[in-house]
Amino acid sequence: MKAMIIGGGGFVGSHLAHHLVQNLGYVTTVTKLPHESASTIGCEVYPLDILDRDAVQALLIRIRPDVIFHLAAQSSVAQSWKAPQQTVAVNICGSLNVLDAIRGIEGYTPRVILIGSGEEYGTPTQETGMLTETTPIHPKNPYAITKAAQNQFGTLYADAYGMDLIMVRAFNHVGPGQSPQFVVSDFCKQASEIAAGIRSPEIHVGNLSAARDFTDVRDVVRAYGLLAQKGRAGETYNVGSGRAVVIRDLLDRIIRQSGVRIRVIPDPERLRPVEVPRICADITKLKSDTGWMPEITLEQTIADTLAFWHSQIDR
Ligand code: A2R
Ligand code: GDD
Repeated sequence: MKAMIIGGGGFVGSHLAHHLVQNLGYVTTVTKLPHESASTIGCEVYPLDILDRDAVQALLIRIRPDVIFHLAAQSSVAQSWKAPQQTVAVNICGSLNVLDAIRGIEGYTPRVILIGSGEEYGTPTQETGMLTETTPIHPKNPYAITKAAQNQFGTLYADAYGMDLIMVRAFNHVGPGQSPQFVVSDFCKQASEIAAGIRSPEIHVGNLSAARDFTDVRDVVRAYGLLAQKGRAGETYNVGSGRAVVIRDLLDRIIRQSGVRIRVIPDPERLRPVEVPRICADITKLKSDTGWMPEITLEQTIADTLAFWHSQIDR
């Protein structure tokens, strides 16, 4: 089986490449932006910007992967408020370039896994509790709007052109190697610097009242692999843990594991214009179609992320 990861230079890309090569034995090609240094042992790596449709098509003709994992994105909600145009360009126009490049190759129908977001749901108009794939969406930030559009284009193209597309709504995925733009990595980095004595014992935080559904990235890439094998074409799947954790609770767990006394400092710069109060996945469909279950606990993820930042500081 030949796999290609588009946008493999980021956080999920390195974990997914490792899983595909080491555990599934796929011959794997990874694309990344020219400035990125992806850790992708055992993969062929090519530079690729998805804003260049012809370049996407030329690489696909050359490699002809059986399965394509499309991860490339402007992936930060916070950044999407600052740069909505760039977020739209990459997440909508770039994704359309990928779909149209595939569609333009005669007789070529690879399986494509399009990675969207639990943020697409936004704030439900009624208290619905768990979010199933059929819950109406009300995206509440520029990033969420772009991922909802990607999902709708994917659903449309599967229907209109018979493409073999699977749409994922990934909820918060976390673990070692993630950018400190994101909350678990950010708090673990600050806590590790405090423990190492290179930062004053103060952790800067944004909104602690929201609740999010966190899954270890190593479980997430296992779900992507299973969806490539067993998912149903044209369908959308939630990938999450099925449990929501309040960010204050998350912070307390990180501080506890770091083993140092830390003062919490609210930072207005870290607040967002709109915050969805609670996002929690119903993962019944994923479990029943693939047999997937999350295996790594949040405590373990926090321990591994703290260890990652300790090792970065030691370097
Ligand atoms: O923005 P950068 O320099 O970190 O590069 C990101 C890359 N990317 C692109 N790749 C090709 N052409 C572009 N025009 C383009 N713009 C950005 O996509 C980064 O290397 C990669 C996305 O990886 P991360 O930002 O680390 O996201 P992560 O956590 O790996 O999430 C994977 C997927 C994304 O679609 C998220 O929106 C979704 O899962 O949650
Ligand atoms: N980043 C960050 N930094 N977030 C904070 C902070 C802080 O100091 N303090 C509180 N938060 C809160 C945010 O306001 C949000 O409610 C929650 O922590 C998670 O924020 P992020 O880790 O930045 O992730 P996100 O939920 O906005 O987006 C992530 O998850 C999506 C899936 O639900 C990203 O990985 C997206 O790419 C992904 O689609």
